[in-house]
Amino acid sequence: MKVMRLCVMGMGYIGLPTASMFAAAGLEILGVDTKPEVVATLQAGGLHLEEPGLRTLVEDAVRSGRLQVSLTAGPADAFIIAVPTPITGNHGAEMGMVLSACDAIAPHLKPGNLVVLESTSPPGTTRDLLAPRLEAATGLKAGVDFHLGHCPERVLPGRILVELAENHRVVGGLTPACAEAAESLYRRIAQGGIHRTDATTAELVKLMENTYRDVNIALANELGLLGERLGVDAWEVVRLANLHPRVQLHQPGPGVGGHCISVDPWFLVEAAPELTRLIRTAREVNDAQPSHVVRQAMAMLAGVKAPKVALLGVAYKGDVDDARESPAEAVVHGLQSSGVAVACHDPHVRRWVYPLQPLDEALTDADLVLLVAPHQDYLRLNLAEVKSACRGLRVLDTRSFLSGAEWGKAGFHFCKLGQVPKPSLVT
Ligand code: SAJ
Repeated sequence: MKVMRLCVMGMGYIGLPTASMFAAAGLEILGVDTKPEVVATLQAGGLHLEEPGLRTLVEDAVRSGRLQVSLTAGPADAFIIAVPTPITGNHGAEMGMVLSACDAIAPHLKPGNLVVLESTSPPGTTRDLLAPRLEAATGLKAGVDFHLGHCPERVLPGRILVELAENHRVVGGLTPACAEAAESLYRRIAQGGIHRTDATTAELVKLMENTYRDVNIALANELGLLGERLGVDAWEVVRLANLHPRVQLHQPGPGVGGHCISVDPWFLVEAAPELTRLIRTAREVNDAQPSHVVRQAMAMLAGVKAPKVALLGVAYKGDVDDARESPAEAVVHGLQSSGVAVACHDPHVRRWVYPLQPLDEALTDADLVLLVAPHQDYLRLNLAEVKSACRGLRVLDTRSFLSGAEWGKAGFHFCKLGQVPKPSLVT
């Protein structure tokens, strides 16, 4: 099928770059978002999120007139749903936004159209939730009157534009003809391979990719704990073990954040709790990391009266502006509950649940510098200035990111997660 007009539901980290790439490929795009401020920003030629290369791409798309942004959906040849699928407090999938997007598309759906779900979703969503919902609203039959499929987004924040173009794409159709239709759409922007399968397989592919990573990160976090117990540097173990041709240990850290890896494994646990013991345990191990960071920080602050921590980097990982599900939140909460004053800084995140401060203010009178998100900016700190701002000279690096040698030379007591904590000689 030849798609000329495409409607993309959700102008977030995936929807906006996807819409802009299709616009650059010559399609007419209607980008839809339910947040008036997002729509207003984009209509005014602005951008509400940070991602390398995105500004130019969006500006070009808007200027060319091929990307129009609106609060409401409209007629199109194809519809892409790229809205969030978070988890509820009970670790269940929250599908409300996907269903609302479906309902918004339904009045415009015509025979021959294509609907693609990109949002990461529990297995069976496309077939058992979307198809009946769209059929009931339109009287059309999915897989007969219109095409329906799942094409999971699999791009890495920070590398979204490159990976959108280059990654392999899995297109899962309700029927083989649906998969073919979806393939012909993605062919317009994808340079990598496009692999056709059924919709539920595509859903499981995406969930297992992120679960694979979560389980491996949990393994690395257990290694970190073992390293601390045994007096061994876990990072050195990772480096040396990874010289083996069939081993790829992940990195210990303060916990797993983001809206993907810390969420998606729960969709599998919810689908079959009795079959997913390892997946659940990995989630629990990773969710326990922020408390461990708090314990380490408290050990370094032992004896300090009314301690203050300067927490650097609240984003869920380095060099992104996204702080969703960031482990930093639980770290701040844990430290504050232990009576520690916490001042947070992040060069990329604009707004967060806790107040953010300029770097010099965050560091003023701090007793411990705690690195949580490994932003490149923190490699360029002037250590003499940091030293004169701080009250106590302690650093806890949860990512093995900073140079222990440099910070040590500057007079700081430097400690890494996954390394046996040495008692602080600095007061
Ligand atoms: N992390 C560790 N140790 C590691 C690797 C990561 O602690 O060894 C932490 C990170 O700091 C971060 C979290 O895990 O808090 C997740 O970061 P990530 O870079 O591994 O992944 P995301 O969430 O940014 O993106 C993932 C990607 N999935 C895979 O790599 C399998 C991406 O391709 C997906 O598109 C994305 O999830 C998504 O949207 O599902």
